[in-house]
Amino acid sequence: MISCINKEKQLENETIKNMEISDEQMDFLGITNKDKLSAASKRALLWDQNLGNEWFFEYNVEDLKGDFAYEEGVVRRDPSAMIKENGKYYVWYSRSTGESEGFGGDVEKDKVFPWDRCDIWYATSEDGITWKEEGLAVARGEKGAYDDRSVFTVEIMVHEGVYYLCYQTVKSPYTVRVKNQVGLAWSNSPDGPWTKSTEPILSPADNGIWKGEEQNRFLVEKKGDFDSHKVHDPCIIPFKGKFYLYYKGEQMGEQITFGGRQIRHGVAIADNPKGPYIKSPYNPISNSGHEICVWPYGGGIASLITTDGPEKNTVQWAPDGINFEIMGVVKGAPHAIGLNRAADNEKNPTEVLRWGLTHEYKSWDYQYIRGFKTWNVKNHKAKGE
Ligand code: AAL
Repeated sequence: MISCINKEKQLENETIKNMEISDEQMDFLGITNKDKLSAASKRALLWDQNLGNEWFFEYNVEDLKGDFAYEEGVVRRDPSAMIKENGKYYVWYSRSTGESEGFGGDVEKDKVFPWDRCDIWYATSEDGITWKEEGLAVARGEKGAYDDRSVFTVEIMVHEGVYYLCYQTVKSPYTVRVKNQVGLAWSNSPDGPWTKSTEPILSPADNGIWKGEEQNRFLVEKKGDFDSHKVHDPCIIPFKGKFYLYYKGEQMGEQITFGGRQIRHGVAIADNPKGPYIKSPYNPISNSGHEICVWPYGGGIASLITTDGPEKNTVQWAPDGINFEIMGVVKGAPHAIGLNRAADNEKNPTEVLRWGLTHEYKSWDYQYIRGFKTWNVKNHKAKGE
């Protein structure tokens, strides 16, 4: 590991040695002596000097009203993006009731996580603040189906008048080593009824090998691809005439590194909204992140990377939807964001983040949906300055 870092440093040193360092650069970065560069100053010189602050934002979170006010005993979490139809915003989300036992209880009978034993419900709002829960959209499958245990963490995509919901699915029993899949449902109206795909549209890679029989996800003979254990947080974006299904992968034998949990994102591409979705050979396309939060911008795809990995709390952009570069580094960001798909994305790189939905943990058992706002920051001023 250390030898790997040394190699990278050598390369960095070579690049810096051959670099013309201008007085302007020295002044901007506040560097005293270009013959005595600290490791940090060398890294700073390698940053893209043309980056502005349009990708940088700050945020706050606030309570919502109506049926999205916190309700004891009910889990509402992982909101989809919002779409505007019939003069109202629509959102879909995971909904369950009651406490979770973790893996210590009876996994056949109990509820393991707040996102276990969920169905997908939806709500509408005229102003994005006061919400009315409309009811069930997509229910768990019959016993024996790939989605018989839980359907959750949903996203919406509209294409040519058809509404598509993609979501996570789990088949019972919900064990530590259980793999999950992604399901799809479609309708001609945001109010349903929804038709579910009989087969999942995405599954974990099958090239990892568990060690032993114990329900322990850290014990492996071989870890396999970044998504050998879980495919999470699916989100389909129509892009360049195709359908890009972005998702988060969890790997068998996941480790903690210097950036925290080993979590990365991938993409699977289809010619039609219903698939087949083929995983990109470039996967993983992020080395960090958690819930997927992606939007079209400037002819490419932007992505907010939060929570896990060395590049957490960055906003990234890829002209081809695959090769992402860091465009902004933020202090923090709302989690599990439900974007406002009605926003004018091109107004500003982070326009789509000006307001939206997020979820918050009231406790380990109960989460509720809240609102967030963001704003661009151009300078840092003291009170009265
Ligand atoms: C979230 C998401 C997925 C996970 C769980 C519910 O943060 O990454 O949806 O399965 O936690």
